[in-house]
Amino acid sequence: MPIAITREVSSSLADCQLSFVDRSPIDVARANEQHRAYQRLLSSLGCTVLSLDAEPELPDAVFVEDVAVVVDELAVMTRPGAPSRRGEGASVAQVLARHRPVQAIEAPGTLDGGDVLRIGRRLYVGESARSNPEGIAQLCALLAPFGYQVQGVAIRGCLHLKSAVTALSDDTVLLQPAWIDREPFTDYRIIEVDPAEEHAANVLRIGSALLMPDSFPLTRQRLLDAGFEVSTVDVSELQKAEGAVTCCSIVL
Ligand code: CIR
Repeated sequence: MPIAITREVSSSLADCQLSFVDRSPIDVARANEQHRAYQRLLSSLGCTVLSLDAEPELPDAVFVEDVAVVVDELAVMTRPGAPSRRGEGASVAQVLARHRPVQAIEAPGTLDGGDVLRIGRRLYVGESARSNPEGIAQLCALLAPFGYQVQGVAIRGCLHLKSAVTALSDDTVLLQPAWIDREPFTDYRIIEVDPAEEHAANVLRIGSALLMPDSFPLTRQRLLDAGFEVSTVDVSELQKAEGAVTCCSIVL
């Protein structure tokens, strides 16, 4: 049974980092309700959901995905590109240490987990404002001994690689062509987001099930038509903080 590490929403979420989304008022109580619905959905998809205490001083701490990259053999604590997020990892590392050996990205490397897409033994890493070449090289050095290939991928106009592309299965990706080239993913079947749904490429895969925000019905229909099982959740308040569904959990 997969374990999903999550963290309660910070009361200071409204002070979150924003890069490509305009700041708008966030209803933190509503964000909490949506986050609980997200946790319940993970449970219903078969995950054991761990919920870490909120970090009131760390606005973005609910987005646990960014602080660690986990493979079967190892957990790599990242060094998030936003300095305001570098205190988020300590409590997550304590949990991960019960499940995996733990290594860490060191300065001057930076890496956000949202930039790391793993498909089998390949890891694609977004060359973003958050993840620098040194961070990507360190991840490669840590994972190569276990047989993983790590490859940088250019992105444009979005926060993270997984804003632009996620895996729906081991052979299919969902991609936003405005933000990433198709070329690195031509070994896979590529489904594009509906052009009317700019942010729809961020989908969380739990086994054969997919979880996505409820705000992208046209893209969801594309996935249903392709034979995928898709559950949806309202994450509108978390989307105002430039988050979506992959960012709120680390699934082991
Ligand atoms: C940030 O800018 O770091 C947060 N406001 C949003 C992080 C979302 N993380 C993710 O999609 N992996």
